[in-house]
Amino acid sequence: MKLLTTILLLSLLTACSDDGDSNNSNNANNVNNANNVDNGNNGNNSNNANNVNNVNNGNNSNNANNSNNQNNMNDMGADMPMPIVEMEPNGGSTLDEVNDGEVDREIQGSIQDAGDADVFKFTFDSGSVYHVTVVPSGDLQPHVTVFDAGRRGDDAGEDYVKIVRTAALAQAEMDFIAMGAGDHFIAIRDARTVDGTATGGAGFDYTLHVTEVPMADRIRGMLQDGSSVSGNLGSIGGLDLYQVTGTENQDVRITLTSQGTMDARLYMIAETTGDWVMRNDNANGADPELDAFFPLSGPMLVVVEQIGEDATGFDYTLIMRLGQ
Ligand SMILES: [Ca+2]
Ligand SMILES: [Ca+2]
Repeated sequence: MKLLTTILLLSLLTACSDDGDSNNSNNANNVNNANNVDNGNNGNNSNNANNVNNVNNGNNSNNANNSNNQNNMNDMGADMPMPIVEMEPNGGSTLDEVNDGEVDREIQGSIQDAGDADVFKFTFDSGSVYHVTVVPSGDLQPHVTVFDAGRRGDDAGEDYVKIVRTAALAQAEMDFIAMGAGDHFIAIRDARTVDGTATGGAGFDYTLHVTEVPMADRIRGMLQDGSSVSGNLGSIGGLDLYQVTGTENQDVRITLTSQGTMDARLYMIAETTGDWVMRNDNANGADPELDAFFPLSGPMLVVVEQIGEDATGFDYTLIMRLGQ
């Protein structure tokens, strides 16, 4: 348990801080073999189950508080749930040192010490889109990381990572789509800490709010053989979706060409499983290309994101070709 969580923060501080997902950086194409998910992971699955139980046990006292909050809310007759107030330690240095977060419930936290990291654990619906908002106060420069809590026996952050950062007092916003099995973490630090200067202190407060986004709000169109579409992510943490109909074993190539300085990344998600089946980050310079075959038939979503922390300019062109 200790090992996993040590790696958890290490992965935050190293691999995640550069390009957002080191796994994707160099692989020409990364195909998720559904068979691998099912086979040979029984032992790991039981470990995961234990880890989940440990985390839940560690947070029983929080749950008790939550129910008290719920009662208070009812007493007050309020429509909004009471905010969650972070409880240190929650830096993720052990699996128990995280706080539970909830969609549609504000979290109030503070980077109260230089170098403080706050880690919150969420359960999201696989295949659903969420919007993360961090509103800072004081001199806080929010650095926000969303990452998986560990899948297929891998450590947390090995499968999915997305990062946004802002200048002092600027609100940080991010869309992401939950995919695959298991929970997700959201970690908040000061951006200068990530850059190597431990930063924090009195007044470095923030609120974290996660809401679900209707899928239709992010779907920009449908791709077919020969499609060429232009889009704009809109912001550093934006997310665009395109619908594709997959035919098992058919070759598909989807090429993204970005303008500006964004570092685009592509995923393809099978709607029937809520998990990714293809992904790529840097096939052509910083531009991604999916070049693989559909591992199954059915409706798919192509996910366009960008992971450059200082990116400006979010225009792109997307071209899809189906194989013969
Ligand atoms: Ca804190
Ligand atoms: Ca890229």
